[in-house]
Amino acid sequence: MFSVSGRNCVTWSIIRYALQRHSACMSDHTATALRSKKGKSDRNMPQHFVDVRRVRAIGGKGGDGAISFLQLWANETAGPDGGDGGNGGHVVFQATQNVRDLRHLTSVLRAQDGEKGYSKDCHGKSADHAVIQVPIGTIIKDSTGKVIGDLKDESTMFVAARGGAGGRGNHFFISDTLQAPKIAEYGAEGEELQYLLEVRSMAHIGLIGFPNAGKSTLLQAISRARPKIAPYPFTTLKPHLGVIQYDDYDQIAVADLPGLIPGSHLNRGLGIQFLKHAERCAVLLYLLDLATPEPWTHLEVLQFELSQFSPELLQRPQLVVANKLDLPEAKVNLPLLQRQTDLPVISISAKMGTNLKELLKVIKEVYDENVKTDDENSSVDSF
Ligand SMILES: Nc1nc2c(ncn2[C@@H]2O[C@H](COP(=O)(O)OP(=O)(O)OP(=O)(O)O)[C@@H](O)[C@H]2O)c(=O)[nH]1
Ligand SMILES: [Mg+2]
Repeated sequence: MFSVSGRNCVTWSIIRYALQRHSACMSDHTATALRSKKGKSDRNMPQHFVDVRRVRAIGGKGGDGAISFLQLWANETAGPDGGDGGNGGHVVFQATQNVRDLRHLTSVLRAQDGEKGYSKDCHGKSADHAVIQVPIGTIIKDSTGKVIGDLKDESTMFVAARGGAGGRGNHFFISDTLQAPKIAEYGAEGEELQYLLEVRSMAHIGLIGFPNAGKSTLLQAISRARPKIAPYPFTTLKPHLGVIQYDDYDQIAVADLPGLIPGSHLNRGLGIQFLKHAERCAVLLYLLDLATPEPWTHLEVLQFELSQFSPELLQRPQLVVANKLDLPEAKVNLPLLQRQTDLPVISISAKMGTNLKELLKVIKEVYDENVKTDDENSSVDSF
C-alpha cells in the first residue's frame, strides 16, 4: 500500500518517463518499423485471388397494394382499407477493408422483395437492402465498359440496382367521386443491370521486378503476408498485399506483383494486365537481382514494359532495390548498377535480412513525402 504522497510520486515518475520517451521520439524524425513478433500461420492453403467479376444486380420487387373492404359490427361499410405494399430492396456495393477480393460474389445479386399490403390499412414491410461488401479500390463498369463508380474510400457505397416501389392499396384511391375503389397497384419490378467489377489494389508501394528477383521474399520479410517463394519463375501469379507497421501508427501497404519479362506487353509471360494494380501505387519499387549478369538492363526492360502499359506510371516516384547482396556476383554488379542509373539504389538481401531496416526507413521517408502529403491535400480539397 502506498501513502497518498507515495502514489503521487509514482505518478510523477511515470509522467516524466513518458515525456522523456516522447521527446526522444520527436528528436528522431523517421518512424521505425515495428517487426511483428507473432508467428505466421503455417497453413498451406491455395488462395485464389479474384480481381474481376461480371455480375447481374436485380433490385427487389415492390409489394402489391391490397384491395380490402372493412366490415365492422353495426358498420358494414367501414371503408376501403387495403394497405400499400412495401418497397423492394436495393442492391448496394459497399467498400470495406474486411474483404480483399471478389471471390465471395455470386454472378446474380438479388435484393429481397417488399411485402404486400394487408387489410385494416396495414402497409407491407419494405425489404432490407442487399449490401454487398467489396474491397476498397473496386472499380465499377457498366455493360459498355464505361467506368461509372470508384469505391476508393472505406464505407463508400454504390447503388447498383434500385428496388421497385410498393403498390398502393385501395384506401389510397378513395376520392369524392369514388368512395369504394376496387383498384390497387401492383408493386414495381426492381431494376436489373449488368456490371463488371474490378479490384485495383490500394497499395502505396508496388514491387516491380523480373521473375525470381525476390519480390515475394522481400514482402514476406517486411510484412506478415505469406506469398509463395520458390526458385523458379512466375511463382507469383496474382498480386499479394502486405502491410508494414510503423511505430507512429502509419501503415504502408506493399503489393507484390507478378514478374515482368521482355515482351510482357506482347502478352509474353503473364502479360501486363496485372499492372492495373500498380496504377494506384504512389511509389514504384524496382527489385533487381544483383546475381544476374548486367542487372541494369533489367531496369531498362522494366521501365519500358511499364511505359507500354501507361507512360504516366513512369512519372511516379521510383526507387531501385538491389537484392541478393549475399551472393558473390553482387559485389561486382552493385557499383556498376549505381553508376548506370540516376535513381536512388538501396542494396539488400531479402533472404538474409541485410539492410532491411535501412530500406524500411527509406520507404517511410518516400511515403511521408509523397503519399501522406497527397492525402492531406486531397482531404483539404474535399472540404
Ligand atoms: N541468395 C539469395 N536468394 C534470394 C534472396 N531473395 C530471394 N532469394 C531466392 O530467390 C528465389 C526467388 O524468390 P521469390 O521471392 O519467389 O522471387 P519473386 O520475385 O517473387 O519471383 P516470381 O514470383 O516468380 O516473380 C527464391 O529461391 C528465394 O529464396 C536473397 O536476398 N538472397
Ligand atoms: Mg513471387
